[in-house]
Amino acid sequence: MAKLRPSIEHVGERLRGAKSVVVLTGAGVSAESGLRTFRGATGADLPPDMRALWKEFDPQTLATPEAFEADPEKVSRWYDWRRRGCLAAEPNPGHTALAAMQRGVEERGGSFTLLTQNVDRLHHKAGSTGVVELHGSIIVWRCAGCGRRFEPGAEPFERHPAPSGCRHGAAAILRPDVVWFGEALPEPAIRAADAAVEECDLFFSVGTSAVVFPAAGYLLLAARNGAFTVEVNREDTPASGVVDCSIRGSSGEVLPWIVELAFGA
Ligand code: BV8
Repeated sequence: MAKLRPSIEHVGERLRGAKSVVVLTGAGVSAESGLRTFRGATGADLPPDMRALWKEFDPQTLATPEAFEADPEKVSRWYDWRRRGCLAAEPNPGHTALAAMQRGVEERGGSFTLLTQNVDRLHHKAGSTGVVELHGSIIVWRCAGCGRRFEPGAEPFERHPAPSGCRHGAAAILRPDVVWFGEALPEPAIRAADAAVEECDLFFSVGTSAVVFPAAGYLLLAARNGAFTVEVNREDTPASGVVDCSIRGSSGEVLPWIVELAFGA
């Protein structure tokens, strides 16, 4: 039997009536803030400085613990460059709409959890609270020796890798507090995500290519538990065939519309 295609108006109604909402975001949500995605739309419509990162850089030599061990200077330079880009970026209407969505749900006594794969802290800047950072943060760095955390200022590091100042000899260098490929996600983030997804009745997957696990598994879990699932993305992803409603468009346009439909301006 053909699957029904619920309209965006139906999504607005679902949101208004939802008791427990989970939103999973990815790099696409920050694209309209000028931050490059990793995969996905690399199209001719984009300027060269907005090309997907993994089209230009090799994740194996930058985003793994092995890469940092082999060439800490190169990895530190690359992440410091991205860190400063994130610090300079401002939230866009997609981020703002998610903060408004949270207020709308919570004001009606519902629960709202924002799970993000983004490391840029733009959801915090837009006013979202309790954000679950599945892949850590690029704004925070930690000592590779003892794990002590630092929030460096906006200026570039003077040395790469930057010394942490801790007493660990060669290991007293800073690394970004992000989750690299092959590393486990932070335990508290996993616990918070598991609990929220388990009980949610509405799940949004927004601006993510839905290929990086375990984050991509949350949509499948929510669907299996009977939640109504919605995708917002500029293009098709592996999630498109799974969700109850797949909306093609940019998060900066679609999310404010959904929030407006659910809660008014
Ligand atoms: C782990 C670091 C275990 C930070 C990143 C199961 C099956 C297959 C593989 C695996 C599996 N389980 C685990 C794996 C391995 C691996 C994995 O998933 N590999 C995939 C790629 C095959 N996963 C891991 O290694 C994870 N760790 O499993 O550990 C373990 C357990 C115990 C003990 C030890 C180990 C760790 C994964 C974390 C990887 N970290 N980066 C950094 O440098 O920033 S990956 C990178 O991908 C980013 O962090 C990003 O957050 C993440 C996901 O990407 P997206 O956010 O989805 O972004 P993407 O560019 O892909 O897509 C953007 C989308 O937006 C596109 O669809 C585009 O169309 C859309 N878009 C664009 N503009 C807009 C838009 N949509 C709407 N509006 C717009 N305006």
